[in-house]
Amino acid sequence: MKLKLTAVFLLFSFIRFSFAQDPLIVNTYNRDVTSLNGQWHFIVDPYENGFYNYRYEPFEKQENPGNGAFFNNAKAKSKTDLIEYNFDKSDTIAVPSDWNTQKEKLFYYEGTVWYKKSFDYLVSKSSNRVFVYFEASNYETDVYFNGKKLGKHTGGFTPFNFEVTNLLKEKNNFLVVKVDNKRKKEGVPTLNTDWWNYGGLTRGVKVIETPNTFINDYMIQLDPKNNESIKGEISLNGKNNANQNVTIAIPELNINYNTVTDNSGLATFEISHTDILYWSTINPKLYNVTIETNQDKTIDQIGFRTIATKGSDILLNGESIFLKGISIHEESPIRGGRGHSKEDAHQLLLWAKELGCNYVRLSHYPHNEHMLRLADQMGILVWEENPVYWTIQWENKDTYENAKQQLSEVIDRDKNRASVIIWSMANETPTSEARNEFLSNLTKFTREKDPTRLISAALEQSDYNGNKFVRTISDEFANKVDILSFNQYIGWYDGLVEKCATISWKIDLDKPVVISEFGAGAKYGLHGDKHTRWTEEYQEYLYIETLKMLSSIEQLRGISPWILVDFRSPRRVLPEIQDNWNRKGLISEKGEKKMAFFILKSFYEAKQ
Ligand code: GCB
Repeated sequence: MKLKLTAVFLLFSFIRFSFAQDPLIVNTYNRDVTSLNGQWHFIVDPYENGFYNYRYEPFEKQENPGNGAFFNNAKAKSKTDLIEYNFDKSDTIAVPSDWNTQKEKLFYYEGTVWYKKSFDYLVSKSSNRVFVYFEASNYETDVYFNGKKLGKHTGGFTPFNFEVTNLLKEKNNFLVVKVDNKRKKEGVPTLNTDWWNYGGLTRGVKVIETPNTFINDYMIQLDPKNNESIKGEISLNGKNNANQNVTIAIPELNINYNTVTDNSGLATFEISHTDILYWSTINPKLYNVTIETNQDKTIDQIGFRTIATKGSDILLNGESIFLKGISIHEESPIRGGRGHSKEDAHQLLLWAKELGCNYVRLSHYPHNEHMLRLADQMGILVWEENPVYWTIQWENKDTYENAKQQLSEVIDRDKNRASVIIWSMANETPTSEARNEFLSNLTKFTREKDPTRLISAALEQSDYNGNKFVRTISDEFANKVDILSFNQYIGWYDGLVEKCATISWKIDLDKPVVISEFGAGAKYGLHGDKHTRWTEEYQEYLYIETLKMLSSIEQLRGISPWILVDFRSPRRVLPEIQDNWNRKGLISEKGEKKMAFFILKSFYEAKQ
C-alpha cells in the first residue's frame, strides 16, 4: 500500500513538474521570432469530449489515452480505425482574435475550443533552444506539443511560454491548444463583470529560438532615489548562466558597461550618468539599450524617468503633473471584438491624444503590449490594472495565487516601459477584512517586485458621517495606496445631474486624488433636452457639472472618465439604445464623437 502511494505521489509530482511554466521571456517584441499567427483549425467542444473520456477522467492522466484525446491530433491510418474528430477537416479561425466576433455561432459561447496549428521548423544552430510564446489566451489554456502536455495557464490577459526544444521536429510539428473561457466563481475576474468575455487565442503566438544560454529577463530603470543612476538586473537562462560577461550599452549616452553574472545567472548593476534626457509626456525620449553576452544580444527602447508622490502632488521627474486621462477597454476600433493589433492600439491612443490626454487608464485587465510600446513612444502615462473586479473570492487562497500570478506576469512584461506609472490592484471591490488582506498582500508583493512605480486601486466613495451631501473615502485600503482613486457616478446611478452641484468632498488623506471613473450613457446621434437619459445632451451636461464638482477637491491631480469608446457588454440589454453595448463612450463603436468629447477636450486644453 505504501509503495503504491509513493508511486502515485511520484507520478503526481512528475505531472506537476512537467506542467510547470517556464520563466517569462521578456522583450519578445524586439526578438527575431517565427510567428504562428494566421489560420488555425479549430473544434468547438462544449462537453470537453476531447479532454475527458466517457467516465469523465482526463485523457492526459491516462497511460494510454487512445484516439479520443484531441491533443494527439490522431488520423485514421486504416479503414477500420475509429477516430471521431479530424482537425485538418475542421473549419479554420484567425489567430490572434477572439472567436466571438469571427464566428456567428460562437458570439455568446463560453466553453472549450481546441485550436491546432501544424508547422515545420529548422533550428538555425543545433545547440539552440526553442520556445512557444503566447501573448494571451482567455481564460484557461492547456498546451500540447506533438502530443505531449507542455503546461496550463490561467488568466486571460498576460503572456506565457513553454520550452519545446526536446520535442521539436523538422517537419510536421503540431501545436494543440485547449482554450476554455468559462467564467468561474473562483476566477479572476469572477462570474460577474461589465465587459464581453471574449474567448480564444486573443493575442499572437510565436516561436522563439534562443542560444543555449540566453537573456531571459531584465529590468533597467532609473533609481527612484537618484535620477543620475541607471539601475538594473539581468538574468540569464541556460546551463552556462553563471560567471558570464554581460555588456549593457547605451550608445547615445556613451555607456558601455561590463558586468558578470553570479552563480544563479543574475547580474546586477548601477551606472552613474549626469546627462540623461528624461522621458516625459512632452518629450518621450527613448534610448536604444543593448544587452549582450557572448551568446545572445537583445535591444530594447527604454525611457528613464522618475515618478513619485509628495503630499497630494504627483511628481514626474520631480515636477507636479495633472493626469488628464481617459479609461479604455481593449476593443478594436477597427474590426470590433477584442483589440490586439498595433493599428487598434494606435487608433485608441490617437483619440486619447486628440482629447488632450497625457494619461490613460487601461481597464480592467492588462492590455496588449502594443499599447504600452506606443504609449512609450507617444508620451502617454499609463495605469495598468489587474482584473480583480467587484466580488472576487477574497478568502480563497487559489484565487489569491491566481491574482498574484496575473499581476506578476504583467509586471514582468511591462516593467521596462517608462509610460507605466501605476499598478492598480483592483476595481470597485467591497470592503471587508478578507478583501483588505488580499489587496494588502498584493500591494506588498508588487512593491517588492517593482519599487519604481506607484500603487493604486479604483475604490468607492461614500457619505461622510451619514451626510448624503458630503462625500468621502472610508476604506482602510486607502492607507496602503500611493494614489487615492475612486469611481463615482453622481448624476447617473446616484441621482440626476443637478445633484452634482449639491455635493461637497471631505477627503482627509494627504495623497493625490485621481478620479478613476465618472460617466453617463448616451447613444450617438440621439438628441433631446439635457434631462433626457441616453441623449448626447444628458451626457454633455453630466460632464460639465461633474468637472465643476470634482474641481473642488483640493487634492485632485487627475481624472480618467468612463470611457473612450462604447464597448460590448452582455449586461447592457436595452433595445435600440444599448443592444449589448455599454454606451458611456465619448466615441461610438463606429468612431463617431459625441458632444461630451468636446467638453472634456476643452477642460483639458484649459488645464495646466
Ligand atoms: C463601473 C465599473 C465599470 C463599468 C461602469 C459602468 O463602476 O468599474 O467596469 O463598466 O461602472 O458603466 O457602470
